[in-house]
Amino acid sequence: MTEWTILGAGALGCVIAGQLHQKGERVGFMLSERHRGHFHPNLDLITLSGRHQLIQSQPRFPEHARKVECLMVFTKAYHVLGALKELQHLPKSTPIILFNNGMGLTEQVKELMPDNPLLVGVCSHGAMKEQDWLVRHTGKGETWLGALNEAGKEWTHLLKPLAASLGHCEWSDDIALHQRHKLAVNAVINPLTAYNNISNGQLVEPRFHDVLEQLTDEVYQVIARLNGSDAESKDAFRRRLQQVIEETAINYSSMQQDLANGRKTEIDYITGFILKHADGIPVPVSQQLYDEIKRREA
Ligand code: KPL
Repeated sequence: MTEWTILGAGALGCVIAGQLHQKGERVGFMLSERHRGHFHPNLDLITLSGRHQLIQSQPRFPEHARKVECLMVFTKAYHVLGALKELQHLPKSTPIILFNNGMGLTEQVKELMPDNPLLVGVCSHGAMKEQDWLVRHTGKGETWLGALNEAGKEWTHLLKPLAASLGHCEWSDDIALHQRHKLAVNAVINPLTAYNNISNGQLVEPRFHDVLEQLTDEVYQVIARLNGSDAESKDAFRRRLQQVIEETAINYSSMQQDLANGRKTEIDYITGFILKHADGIPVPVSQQLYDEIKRREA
């Protein structure tokens, strides 16, 4: 049985760890140097049914990397490369699954880890950190896996234990399509909630009606052009967006939480991706939100 090592003990990483643990899978956390001394051995996960599940775990640090059998990366997008660079002892045969938000890192990861099997995971489970080491699973979602390089294609057998633990996990030969689907939702909800300092559910208030419409339109056009014949209809995108807003209504988006807590945000990997690929499509709301969030971050 493969042992799963979670790099990045954020809300989603903890929820996935909890679900794997619940199904009897072996799970551990790999902490980066920044977190040495800040580890709490017990993770308290509040499951969808409201039960508290305690997960005891021995922390691992970069010097333990040679024992890692499968690495799942949930760190913030801007920490991914730095965190992987610390794992010099990671065996070249260890598969690495990138679950980070946003897009734009794949080429750099391929360059950094040219020999490891590389995969991308796209996961829509809802997760919220209530306190350090107290995490709530807020919604069931789907998980898609796909390969980033040839070696990654040999790891389709990871689907079975993941599906057994997470409820759904499927393979995709076009994982970038799933990444863009997820990114489209994040590119609407995250910057708007961060900029206005509101919960996801507040986006349905009449005062945000026009800006939500305009941003939805911009993001849809950019992503639809990238997705070509696989693009969903605009109505389907609106419905998907609405569903995420409803299901995560009480949540604060990751970008809102980052900005409100004085942390760096993932705006470069989310809205930055939209701006980079706009290629003539007018994206004034995305640009304004990007500029303002960068200004506040600074
Ligand atoms: O993924 C999210 C995030 O906050 O990054 C959403 C789906 C918007 C939930 O808050």
